[in-house]
Amino acid sequence: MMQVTLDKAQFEAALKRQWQGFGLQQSQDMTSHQWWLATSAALAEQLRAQPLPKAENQPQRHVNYISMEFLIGRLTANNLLNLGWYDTVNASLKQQGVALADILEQETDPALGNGGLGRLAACFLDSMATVGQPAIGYGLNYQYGLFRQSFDDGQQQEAPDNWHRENYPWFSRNGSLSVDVAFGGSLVKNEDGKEHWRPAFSLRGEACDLPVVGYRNGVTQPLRLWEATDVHPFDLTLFNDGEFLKAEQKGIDAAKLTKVLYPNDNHQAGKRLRLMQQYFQCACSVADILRRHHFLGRKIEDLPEFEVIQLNDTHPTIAIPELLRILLDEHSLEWDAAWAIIRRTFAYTNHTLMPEALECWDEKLVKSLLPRHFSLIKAINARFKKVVEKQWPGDKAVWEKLSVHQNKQVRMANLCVVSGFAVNGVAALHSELVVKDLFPEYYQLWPNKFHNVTNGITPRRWLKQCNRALSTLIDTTLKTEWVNDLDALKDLESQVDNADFCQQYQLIKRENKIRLAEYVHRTMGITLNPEAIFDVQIKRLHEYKRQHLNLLHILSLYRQLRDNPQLDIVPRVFLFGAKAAPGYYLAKNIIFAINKVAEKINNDPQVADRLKVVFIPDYRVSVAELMIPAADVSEQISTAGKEASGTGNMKLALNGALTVGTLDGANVEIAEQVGEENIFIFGNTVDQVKALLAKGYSPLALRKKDAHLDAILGELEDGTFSNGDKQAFSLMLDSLLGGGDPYLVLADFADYCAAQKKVDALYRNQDQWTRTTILNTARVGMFSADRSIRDYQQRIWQAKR
Ligand code: 26Q
Repeated sequence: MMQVTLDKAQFEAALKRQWQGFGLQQSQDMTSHQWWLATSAALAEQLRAQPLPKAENQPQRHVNYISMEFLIGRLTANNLLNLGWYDTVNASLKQQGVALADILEQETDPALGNGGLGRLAACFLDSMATVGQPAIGYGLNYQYGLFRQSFDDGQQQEAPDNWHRENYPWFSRNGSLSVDVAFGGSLVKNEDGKEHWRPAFSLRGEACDLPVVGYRNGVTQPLRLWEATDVHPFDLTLFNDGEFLKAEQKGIDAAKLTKVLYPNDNHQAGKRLRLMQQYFQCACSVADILRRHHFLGRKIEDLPEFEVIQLNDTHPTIAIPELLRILLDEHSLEWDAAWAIIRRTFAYTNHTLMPEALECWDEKLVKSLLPRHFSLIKAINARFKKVVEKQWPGDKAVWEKLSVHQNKQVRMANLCVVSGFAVNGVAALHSELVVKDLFPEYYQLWPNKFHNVTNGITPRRWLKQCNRALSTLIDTTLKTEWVNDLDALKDLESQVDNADFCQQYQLIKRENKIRLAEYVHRTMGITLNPEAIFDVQIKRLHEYKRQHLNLLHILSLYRQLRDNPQLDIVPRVFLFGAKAAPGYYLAKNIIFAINKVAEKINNDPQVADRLKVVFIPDYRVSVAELMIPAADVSEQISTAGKEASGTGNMKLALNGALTVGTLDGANVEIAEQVGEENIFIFGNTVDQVKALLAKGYSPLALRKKDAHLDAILGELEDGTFSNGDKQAFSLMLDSLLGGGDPYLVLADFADYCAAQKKVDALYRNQDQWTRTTILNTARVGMFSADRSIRDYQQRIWQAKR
């Protein structure tokens, strides 16, 4: 596919229409923010004017990627890069005295996701457009994305994230795609004895499209985000009675539905509004898929030949009974015909094994909101019971485990496995555990349903865009287009013997560290030493991710420094970025502890410049783009078996950070790729974790045996870091000690410190360190999301069924 070119004169004319639209006399009267708005809107207009290939004409199955979250990050810079329009726009703005790089900073991140799962969806859209996989992303257009975070005396504060979706220049709103979604009401029997749903009310979904631009291949595909607008039809009786405001009131309530993203990560909320969001999204998306299918003149029976619906975790599971309902009730298909379609259409990606994150819905809630869907779920379950009965006659325990509807709950993961043709985990280890620990009986029933597709990241945003200096060095070294063929980075391996290359690579890392240090100084007033090791842990705050293990190591170093002021350690800056779900008090307590420790260490003259602890507030995609290229060390220290994959681990390794990690998630595959001599692996393995917990593990006994650990914990208990407040960190400490330390923080502490000592030793040998980081960049090409998408194509979407 050809790359599309931007006509500079046309762009400038479009730009002019924008500032004229602002009511200005000349471009120079625009504020920086208006420059961003005008430039983006002009580009969006030019993009829409491009002749684009019709994705529908392609032979492959079309992918419908349904996700409650798309954490897309800033779009303008990314679209400029993928379109290849950056230089033209840069030159044009320069002539007008404006720096493009500066105005790109004006964009507020669209934060329509929590973390890994949402960012993965965004990376996959980029890769599908780039490798030419026809696809559409379906999600919700939240008015408020993930909350903004600030710290008040070290405590997390949350504020609403109004990103002004109504003025976001990349949206195209297409009124003709609106969908009405019904809720509530009851089931009535028709004269033919069939069940019929009579809903109580309906809401209208409006389609807001964002362009997903492939990398220089002329492909643009939509990310279609649904926004709830008004109740439809309007309450005409109220309207006619002249009670206009009351009639309007319902419209205002409807808009609540897509007001806010639920800020939970790896935890289910069980709230009515959340289920309404899920159904609203699924009903709009399924209606849109069928609209396109019919528009192309295709028969309903052929749906699975042309369309696949990929469910990003269980959040959009309700799409399954929704499609079944339409096939039965609106197309009047018989059950077997309808079920044959369902069974070949849906594929489900699992992102967690943790029981508290597996979605279950209260049957009362499902029944009151979606009576027909509830009835269909029971019908699916009744038929599935026969399958189980055949395989395990009379085995009640197995049935209770596999049932979709049990203990007055609807289990979404079970519904996905029973109804779909494919289930995949997101890293090799995780997929193995899905089959062995989570769904062993399902695996016995349908071994061919289960797959692994290891996650990936888009190298466009996560190297080319966020680390331009390194990308340019790679360009000039390899002289090939590597960004859509990331395995080509392998050829960098030989450069470890090229002193000039090594020096440039080192220099770039240093400049990226200075750039981050400037940001930290500007926003937090803390001065960082770029000679220090930049040690980075960026991810949601969760016990299993063990930010508190990192904290214990910091406390260990601090204590050693005070015991022995002459101690020779390489100076280190510990950088954190993390949001805690607002109701997750233990996670918030860990943030507080890190901030309090930071305050003390950063102001201790004895430590001088040797230790710094910085918790950067409001971690988000644009901050990640700044931190990742500046990292020397990547902290991937989850309890083995808990992190399904991780994707920050891939981004950091690609940008030349060395991983300190457990054998968890994709760390296992990163270690395989880079070689165990180029990564710092520590800690209990999955099997050891299981064995420890089974035989009964005692953190208190461990503490007793280790005087150093005891002293560190003692300082957290005695108010040293909290102005004498002995209870300040009790949520965290109670979990670690009396609470039995379920994530084995203390059990892995000693080995973690040993791994960190090796980091310190290697960093002293700068030549060896640089060689190792180059080998990391060179060897992680397989973590391109382009490879993940090809795996999905081969194993799931295009596989013979
Ligand atoms: C569920 C119900 C109600 C409200 C919210 C939620 C909810 C929201 C988000 C549950 C889970 C999430 C997000 C999960 C997530 O991000 N998982 C991560 O997915 C990544 C991509 O596969 C993996 O790399 C990470 O290991 C995994 O933790």
